[in-house]
Amino acid sequence: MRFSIIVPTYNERENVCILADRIAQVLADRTDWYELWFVDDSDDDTPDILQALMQRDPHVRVHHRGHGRGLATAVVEGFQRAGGEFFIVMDADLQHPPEVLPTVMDRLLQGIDVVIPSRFVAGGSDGGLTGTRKLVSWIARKMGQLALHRLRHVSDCTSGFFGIRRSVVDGVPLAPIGWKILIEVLAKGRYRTVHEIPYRFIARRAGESKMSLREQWNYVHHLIRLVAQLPEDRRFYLFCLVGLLGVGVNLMVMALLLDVAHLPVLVASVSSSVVAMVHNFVWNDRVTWRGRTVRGRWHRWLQLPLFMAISAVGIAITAAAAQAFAWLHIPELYGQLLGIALATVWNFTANNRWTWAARGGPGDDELAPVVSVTREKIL
Ligand SMILES: Nc1nc2c(ncn2[C@@H]2O[C@H](COP(=O)(O)OP(=O)(O)OP(=O)(O)O)[C@@H](O)[C@H]2O)c(=O)[nH]1
Ligand SMILES: [Mg+2]
Repeated sequence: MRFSIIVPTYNERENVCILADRIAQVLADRTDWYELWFVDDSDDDTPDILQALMQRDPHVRVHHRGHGRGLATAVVEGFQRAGGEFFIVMDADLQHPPEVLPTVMDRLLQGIDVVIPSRFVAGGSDGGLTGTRKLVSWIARKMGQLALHRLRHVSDCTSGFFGIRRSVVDGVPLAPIGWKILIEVLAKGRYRTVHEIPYRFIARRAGESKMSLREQWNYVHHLIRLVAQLPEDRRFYLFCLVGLLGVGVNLMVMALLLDVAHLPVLVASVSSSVVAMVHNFVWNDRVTWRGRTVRGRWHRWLQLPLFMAISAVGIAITAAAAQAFAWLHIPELYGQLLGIALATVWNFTANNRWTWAARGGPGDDELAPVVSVTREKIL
């Protein structure tokens, strides 16, 4: 079996037969290629309908989970049961048009690891959603892209419609919470190439939406957990935390040097900044980049000077932003704030690349970087 199409279902009695029939039509010339797995948590009569469907359609397989609920864990159970070389995940409610399946299959066969039909590339549309849902979905995508760097270049990273080569998730400990299985796959999977195909999302025709406020909270919880689990993303937040701690140390030392040692302001200020820098260096070395094997022994000696030089550039970036705002007659404090944000990103990126450079180049102790995200050309 080449393709396993996995469909999570919860009370979709009106949709499952139509979906199976439309898939059969679309894949009429590839009928030996696929199996259609329904992983069902329904508490209405969907299981009976699925049993009947299985009798008449030889592609259909059903797993009814008597316990619990959860879209994403249902898909993970699908991955474990399905026999295909490739997995394609889609919703039961016909919002994901089966007509896109042949292109998804072709791209997977051409060697792409992850294929995502997207509403947000040229030629696609999310026409099936109301204004509020569009906004919520936009915020969710942006939050994901901000929190997890592997999602950054994927336009529809919260999609419920995607295809993967089996090896992307084989042996990967997936533990999603709630709804968005794709963020789990993108964050933890083993892949090098992602390809997006435009499609038109369609309004739900029958049955009820299972989207709820609780699912939105689950999404935030899921994102936080992924950040905590993934060294590449966790590092950035730890780095910011160390920076904040450093500000506290800086102010405390400054107060001591002024009030107890009675040093001149300039000497006290520079000294407390240097103490804060060393403090930050030690914490970053022990916590933020813990476990990373850096290049050779000589490199170890260069780390502190490198860290200080990078921080100095950061200070220059901040000053430049404040000065630019002053010239533009915008309050300098806003410029300073923007400068601090830019300098934080610079400091982190530069330290990650040079100060704590991994032995085989950046990121050798982590997941392989995504090599490319491509998009379908529309003729
Ligand atoms: N197995 C399983 N499937 C679920 C669960 N919750 C939702 N699903 C299925 O997941 C798919 C997506 O759910 P929808 O309610 O359509 O969610 P949505 O597409 O974000 O929301 P709408 O746009 O309002 O349809 C559908 O096929 C549901 O039947 C669940 O707890 N378990
Ligand atoms: Mg839906």
